[in-house]
Amino acid sequence: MTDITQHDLPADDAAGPPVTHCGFIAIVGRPNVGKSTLVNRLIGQKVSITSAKAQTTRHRIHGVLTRNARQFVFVDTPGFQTRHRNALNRAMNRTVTQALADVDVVVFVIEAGRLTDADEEVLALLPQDRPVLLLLNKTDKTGDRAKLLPFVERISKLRDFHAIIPVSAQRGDGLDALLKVAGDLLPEGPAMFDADDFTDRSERFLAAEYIREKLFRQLGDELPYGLAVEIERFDVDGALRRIAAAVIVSREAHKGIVIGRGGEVLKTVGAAARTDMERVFGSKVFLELHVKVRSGWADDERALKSLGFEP
Ligand SMILES: Nc1nc2c(ncn2[C@@H]2O[C@H](COP(=O)(O)OP(=O)(O)O)[C@@H](O)[C@H]2O)c(=O)[nH]1
Ligand SMILES: [Mg+2]
Repeated sequence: MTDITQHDLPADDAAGPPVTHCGFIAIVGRPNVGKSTLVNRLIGQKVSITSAKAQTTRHRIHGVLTRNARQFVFVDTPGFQTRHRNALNRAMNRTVTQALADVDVVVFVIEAGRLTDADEEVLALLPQDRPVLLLLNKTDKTGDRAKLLPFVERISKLRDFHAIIPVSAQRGDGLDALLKVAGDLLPEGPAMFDADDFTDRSERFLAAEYIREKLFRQLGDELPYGLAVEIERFDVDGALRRIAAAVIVSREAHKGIVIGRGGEVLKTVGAAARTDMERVFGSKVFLELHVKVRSGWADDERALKSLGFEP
């Protein structure tokens, strides 16, 4: 799997012209269409973790891009869950609905050439009074653009989309077109973030997310969905960050899966997460990981709150 850490779009221009237009752009869609990959690619930093599994994104995350007097605040959201109805999924769905309530532009992402029932359920939730850009992602898999035309024809009847833009978030194709169209829809106003900020999330939050991403990628089909990561210590010690984190699982039986034979899984996860942290934080990181059982946390509103889910 390619990691989105470099990109070919111009970087944030801290020394650029003063921001005249600034606004929120929500990225919505069913799980796995590539929303988080898109935000990372636009920002050029890993603000949001990605994997081929549902539930990878659990929170609303802002990714900020400042370019040509415009500040784009992309709002990455969890994929709208239509199946499992525990408290965690309800919390994730609330996050999506709240994110939609006060954005200037909605980017609705689907896979090019493929429209599922789950896509249509998300489409039905989108506000009528906001411009919606339809993004056809993963065009690197569909080949010839001409083949997409009948699909575009059909899908353009579903709603009055402000624009339909084919992209590949993974390759970076079509993103300049997206920025052009979205940039023209941003309201006038001053910047909300410093030009060199790329997210509203703390290093502490990012650290926990990078660990969770590696677990999601490493654990394959035996992944216990009820796992979470809690940062227990985050100390900046000169040019070193000392971080201790607990992987929370909901059942004793899951502990062994996360640790792996001879500690192998946890070791691999820790090493990969540390590499991401060092790149994004620009410092050395010392990371300690252990596993903790907290039964039933994913269906416990109080436990969710302590893990940073919004009420
Ligand atoms: N081939 C291809 N895969 C992509 C593209 N964008 C995302 N993916 C993959 O799709 C999966 C889901 O991506 P993610 O960004 O986590 O989706 P999200 O659930 O919508 O946030 C990951 O395995 C990504 O690598 C793309 O443009 N092309
Ligand atoms: Mg995501």
